[in-house]
Amino acid sequence: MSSPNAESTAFRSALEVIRAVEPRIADAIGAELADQRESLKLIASENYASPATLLAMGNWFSDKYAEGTIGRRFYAGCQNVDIVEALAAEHAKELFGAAHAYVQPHSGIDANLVAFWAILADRVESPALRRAQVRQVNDLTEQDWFALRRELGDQRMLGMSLDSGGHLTHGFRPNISGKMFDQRSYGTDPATGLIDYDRVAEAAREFRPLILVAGYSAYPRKVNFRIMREIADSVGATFMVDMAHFAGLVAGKVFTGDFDPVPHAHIVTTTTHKSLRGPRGGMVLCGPELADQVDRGCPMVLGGPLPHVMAAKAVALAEARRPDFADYARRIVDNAQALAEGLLGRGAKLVTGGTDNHLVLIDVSGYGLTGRQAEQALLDSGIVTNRNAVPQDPNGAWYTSGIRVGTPALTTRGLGTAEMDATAELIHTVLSQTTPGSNADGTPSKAKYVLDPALADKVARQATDLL
Ligand code: DSN
Repeated sequence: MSSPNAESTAFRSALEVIRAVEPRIADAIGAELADQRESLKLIASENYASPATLLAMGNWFSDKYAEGTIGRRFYAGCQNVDIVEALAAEHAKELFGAAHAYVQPHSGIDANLVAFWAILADRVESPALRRAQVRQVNDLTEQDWFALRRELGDQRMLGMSLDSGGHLTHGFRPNISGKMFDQRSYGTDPATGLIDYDRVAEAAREFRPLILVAGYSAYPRKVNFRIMREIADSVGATFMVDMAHFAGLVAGKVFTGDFDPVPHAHIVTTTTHKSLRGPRGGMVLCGPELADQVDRGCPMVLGGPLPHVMAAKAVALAEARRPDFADYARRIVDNAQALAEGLLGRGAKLVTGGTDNHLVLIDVSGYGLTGRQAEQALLDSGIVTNRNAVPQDPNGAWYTSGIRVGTPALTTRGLGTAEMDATAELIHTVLSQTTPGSNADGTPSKAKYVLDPALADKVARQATDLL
């Protein structure tokens, strides 16, 4: 392992090189480092990648075109990219026990798009889709597109509803998946906040989806993927899991057996930068039957691969294969549970009453606030979170009634359960001292809030002291 001094010298040197060309960018990078180091980073989807992972991205691979995949490129001279892509895929397969890994997707949305097109190509007979796969999508004529639409029809997707914690790429309107698929959602039990598998099975029987999607960005519990696979099989659906949020918990063997998606799903997608602690990017895992279609991701739906990011994925995946990553993953969950207990003990209302993963969803209506007001008040106090809808949220997806907090980043910083209790105290102090504000005409505002700036400053100092 490199020494902290070597790492600091490498980053300082890089900043000086950048400063000589555009000092404002060097300043912005420095300011971002300070922001991330001095506040409590509790956004459940963020983390701190290692210096080795970050450094693997700043190099000459950024200059190389490599459309296609290993050994089947549209460009010459890809021998080094082939090494990088093969190594990243090998680490991913070993880490997750997957038969096949495709490490090119640039993001989680891209990984899901690759998976959707692979499933469509596998399941739906479409000569137009075959044509699209052997030519650049940009070369398709308008007639090809009409044929594609006609042949693919309105295929059906069943996924978790957004306000229950599902993700917008699982068939919702703001994302292309909402246009590609006729979508229906399963929610959670209003009394417990938990997935009701009988209701999912009922929805699947009624709707007969081509794809059943499991995975979430704001559900604080484990999902039983064995049961979900049985439901998918009972209606002939392809079972897809988007494990972006909890990939680190799968890699670290916290989620095993029925809760490990890889042995149960036909196809698994993920990002690499959340609990997995890699570079910003995505990845697809699948069995041999979908591998060929998945490997057509670029140029079917992806732009040219980012070989420098694939290099960083290989480094991060190698790190996740070390024994200490399992300890890290365990501590993420211990910390989330300590944070949940600390909040509950101080009277906060939590969706599902707790957590068994890396995130906690606070229903801030218990403090008389919207999510937007709570998010900003916490930010003023050096606590970075994001607002999030709660099930059947009366404030909708913009203002919301929830605050989502997660522990992967603070666990990377070395904080433990005692600091999580102290963090719960800071969050509770801010939320209980914040009151809703009014608009200029005196009507209640869902965005404005009142918080004593001296209290916010005091909490921000206490937050920094925890780090
Ligand atoms: N934006 C990610 C999150 O915050 O959960 C999911 O895409």
